[in-house]
Amino acid sequence: MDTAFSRCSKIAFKPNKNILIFVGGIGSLYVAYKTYSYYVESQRRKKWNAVSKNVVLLHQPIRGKFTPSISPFPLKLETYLRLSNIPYENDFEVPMSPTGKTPWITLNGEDFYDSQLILEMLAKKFHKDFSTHLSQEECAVARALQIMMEEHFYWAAVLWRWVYTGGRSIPDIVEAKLLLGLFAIPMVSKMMKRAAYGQGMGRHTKAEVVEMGLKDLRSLSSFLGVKPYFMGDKATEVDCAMFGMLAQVVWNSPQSPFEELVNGECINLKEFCLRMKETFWPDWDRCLQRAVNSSITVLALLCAVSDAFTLGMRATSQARVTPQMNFVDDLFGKKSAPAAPTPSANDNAALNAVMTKPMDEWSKDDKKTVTRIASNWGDRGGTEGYTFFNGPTPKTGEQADLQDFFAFADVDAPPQLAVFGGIFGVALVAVVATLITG
Ligand SMILES: N[C@@H](CCC(=O)N[C@@H](CS)C(=O)NCC(=O)O)C(=O)O
Repeated sequence: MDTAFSRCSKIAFKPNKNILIFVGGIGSLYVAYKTYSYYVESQRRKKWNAVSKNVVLLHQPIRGKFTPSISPFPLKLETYLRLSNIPYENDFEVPMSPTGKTPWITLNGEDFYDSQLILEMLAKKFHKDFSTHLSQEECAVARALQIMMEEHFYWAAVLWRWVYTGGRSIPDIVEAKLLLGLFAIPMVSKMMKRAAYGQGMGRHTKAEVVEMGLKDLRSLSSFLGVKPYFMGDKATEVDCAMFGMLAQVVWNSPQSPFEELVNGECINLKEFCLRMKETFWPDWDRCLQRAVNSSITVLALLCAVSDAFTLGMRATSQARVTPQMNFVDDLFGKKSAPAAPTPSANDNAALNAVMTKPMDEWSKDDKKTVTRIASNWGDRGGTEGYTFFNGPTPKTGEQADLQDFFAFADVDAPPQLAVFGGIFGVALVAVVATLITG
């Protein structure tokens, strides 16, 4: 019996050659991409390991427009490195640690995560403890204040930056990459909303969150009073943490209630930031230099190369005038174009007769003669109505023999076109991914 199943089983699987080439191309590209990524990673690691002994390599996001970092924790750690005079270098290429947080460091080939754990490890290793003069009680107060800012106020600031204002301040405070605005900001915004909800602060109303944030700042301001630093006349570790966080309020929270507070009632917090900036960041302005965004250049280059190849392959050898096209010829072989016919003696005479006349006196037939004999597209047999693509103008709107637009199998596309199209597609995805992930 001829069941639906048996009918289906009779349909032979006819692999489409172009699709196979395309899939093969993509597969090879994936393997190539993975190998390349592995190579890049190992080269990076080599570079990081080549940093001199006992020099910290600080991995952090690119510089901000108004602060060396728009994240409190990298700014805290870099400020500590300056306070303690521990030699360091920056890496802005891989800001996120395998734990998904920034900052992190590589020291003597070993990776360390979490600004506070790093700071404590460095303090021990380099004997740079700036709190030895403090009593246990003072240390406890310093820790409590720091936790208030890093674990409580931080979330109010996160909600303001990423949720209540939807990350709109980001392009103002950091040189955003091409697609950051399109994809990353809404994405990060959602992530932060979820994180704040998980932490708990995000479950409150905006008014409640703002009030909690303002209370933290007021408490901090009261504690600081007229002292130059939080624990007295000398800057200590806690000042680095406070600076990292408060710098975000002072310079990176435009039109927020927090910014308003430190510009008025809690001005001592802003003065503290200016003091820290002057003391530990004499090169502040130089550190605000923006990272050059090379991604656009890479994308443009890929487009140009892909265009040159795909168009070059389609062109006849006569049209190949540029070096890239010659290169294409070398790679794929020349396409032979029909040899131009040698004009007969009659044609030469007819052409000469027309050419001796001024051009504005040429008749329609004269023009046809010149086109027929002297142009490089040959005789069209007097057919009228040629279109730009060198085919006759359709006489009616209905073209029964016109192939389906999606009849991919029938398209005269050389396999190379599919491969280069694939390369371009993958490259485009890679560039977009790079732009998004930074
Ligand atoms: N406790 C960590 C906190 C680091 C942290 O939260 N960094 C933020 C940027 S300021 C981050 O990487 N966030 C990314 C995320 O949470 O996915 C530290 O002190 O290093």
